[in-house]
Amino acid sequence: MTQTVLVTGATAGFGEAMARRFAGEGWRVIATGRRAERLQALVSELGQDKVWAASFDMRDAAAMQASLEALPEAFREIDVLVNNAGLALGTVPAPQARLEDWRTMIETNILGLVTITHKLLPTLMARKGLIVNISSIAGQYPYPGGNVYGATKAFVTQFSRGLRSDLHGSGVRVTSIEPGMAETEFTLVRTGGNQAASDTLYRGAHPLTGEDIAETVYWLATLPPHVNVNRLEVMPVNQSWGGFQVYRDPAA
Ligand code: NDP
Ligand code: 8X3
Repeated sequence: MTQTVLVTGATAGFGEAMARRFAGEGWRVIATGRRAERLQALVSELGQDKVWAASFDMRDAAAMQASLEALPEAFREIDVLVNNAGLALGTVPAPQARLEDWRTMIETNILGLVTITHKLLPTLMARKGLIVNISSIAGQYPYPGGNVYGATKAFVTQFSRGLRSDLHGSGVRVTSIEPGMAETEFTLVRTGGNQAASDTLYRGAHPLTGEDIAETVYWLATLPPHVNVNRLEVMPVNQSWGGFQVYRDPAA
């Protein structure tokens, strides 16, 4: 039987790669994001029987609701929800950060994610489905300038565990993936469109790719139904830990 996956944030990066991966395996894909033209390009590329474009802003609960209600019959029975849409804004320490950026990250990475999850829980429970939440190593390991972004991802990881507890006995599986450095549009967005900064960050690092994470999510979705991966931390080989920073008082 054909299965259906809803991928939030399918206009770029991980989500776009997931749409291709799942559709390539014969799944029906509901692809979401704000950039409708990119979603339409996916429909044209992969076929309208495979991909449904659902364009809305994760921060707009009414638009999200309307879009879900407008799903055609063939795309209504969702087996897998991939909560992937998200962003980081800024790399500066808290005192210099823009409050507006903090609010945008919280509204997208937390509020948007819990809203769509809540709306789709009845369907996912009826289907004994799978929820994959894209968290980050930033939710586990703090770094300067990670402040609210890292905190939103810590929420995603802990919310995933909480869902597991609450959905005990329902047959619904929940996984939190915590990727490390991956070359997508992530840094372009984070730096306000600084392509040079993005290129510099990734140059020579052999970062993860969207396809790497798409492969991981597809693997999760095709595991036997009695297997639940709770948390999965995935990093490029060239990334690891560098120790703590220590401030030394110049007057001492
Ligand atoms: P991209 O910037 O390439 O993709 C982000 C996606 O999220 C886009 O499709 C974008 O769509 C969507 N999105 C962002 N804001 C909104 C919004 N308000 N409403 C609807 N959709 C939105 O980044 P990645 O693919 O790298 O990021 C995907 C996820 O992975 C994010 O949650 C990110 O935090 C996480 N992550 C990324 C890592 C990395 O190093 N790249 C590492 C660890 C985690 P659109 O702009 O069209 O709305
Ligand atoms: C993205 C990974 O380390 O750039 O979530 O914050 S990191």
